[in-house]
Amino acid sequence: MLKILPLAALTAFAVLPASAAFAHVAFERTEAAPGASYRGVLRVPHGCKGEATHTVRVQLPEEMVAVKPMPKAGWSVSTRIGPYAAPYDDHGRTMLEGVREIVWAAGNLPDAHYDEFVFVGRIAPGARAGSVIYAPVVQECASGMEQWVETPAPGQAASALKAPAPSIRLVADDGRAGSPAAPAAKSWRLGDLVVSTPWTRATPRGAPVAGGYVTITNAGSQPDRLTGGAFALSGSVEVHEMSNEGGMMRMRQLRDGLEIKPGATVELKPGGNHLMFTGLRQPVVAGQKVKGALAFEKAGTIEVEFDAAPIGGAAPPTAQTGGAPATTGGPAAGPSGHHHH
Ligand SMILES: [Cu+2]
Repeated sequence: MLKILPLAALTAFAVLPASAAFAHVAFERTEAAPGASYRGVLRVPHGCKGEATHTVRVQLPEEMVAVKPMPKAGWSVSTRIGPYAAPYDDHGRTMLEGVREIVWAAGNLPDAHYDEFVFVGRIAPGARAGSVIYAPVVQECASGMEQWVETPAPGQAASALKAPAPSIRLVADDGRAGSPAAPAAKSWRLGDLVVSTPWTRATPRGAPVAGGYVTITNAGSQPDRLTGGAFALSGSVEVHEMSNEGGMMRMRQLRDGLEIKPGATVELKPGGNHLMFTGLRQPVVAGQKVKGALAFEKAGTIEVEFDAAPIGGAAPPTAQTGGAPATTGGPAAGPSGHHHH
């Protein structure tokens, strides 16, 4: 909905005589952590084919929230407000919209000069570490423009792009203090346990069950067990194990739960151990956030929210391409965990 730049212009740009070896418009700081504050400094090293720049437009990535531009002497600044792709929680207030585009205009930056355009904001707490986010930039000059809007196709190196959009790599923790309220990406803490990225998958109409997936880390010194939980759309929640028996993937209920050893990180995922939401009362819809809970033998119960991926999705819906390698199911990954009881 926010991809408003004319992509057809890319083709035209690509066949222009390459005045190559010029610097790109880029961010000064190219890494940030989900939930952390971010000061965006856009560096503009030159004009448009020799012309002075009078306008700089920046489209903010969906993962960038609570943005405020810094006014700039000699330039007017305006913003476009729009809905966030995903609402986020700002100290108990649900924020549904904010600045999506910043325009610095009516300025004069000669081609021979360099300047910086600054804003502050925050990386959405639900953004996924390992992904790369892009802020397309358009520079406008008296008769021409430069469009920094290209993003790499799957498998393509960013360095192969002629006019890459400025990018920021999301990292698990940028090691900076100063964002005390910054939670990790969609994670919950319960005693010594850290529960992150609970997700599920959309189901066909009439399906009796849905799968539940989550990553659990035991930071304590005692083992605990995941014994079940709750799912708002289902009757009950079972813990299931997948195993390979003579080439056949089989699943069975773990009536005593799944052990989470001290220091271990256990990932429940399609094709592996999972939660099974049984007695589904209505279909799960992609994009839905379903309230639920996880229950542990010792740590107790914690309320979480399961994000729904499309039917058959192999990764949590917040996962982005272009970042960390997608997790594979490992050697035991067989059928994608579609099964009936
Ligand atoms: Cu199952």
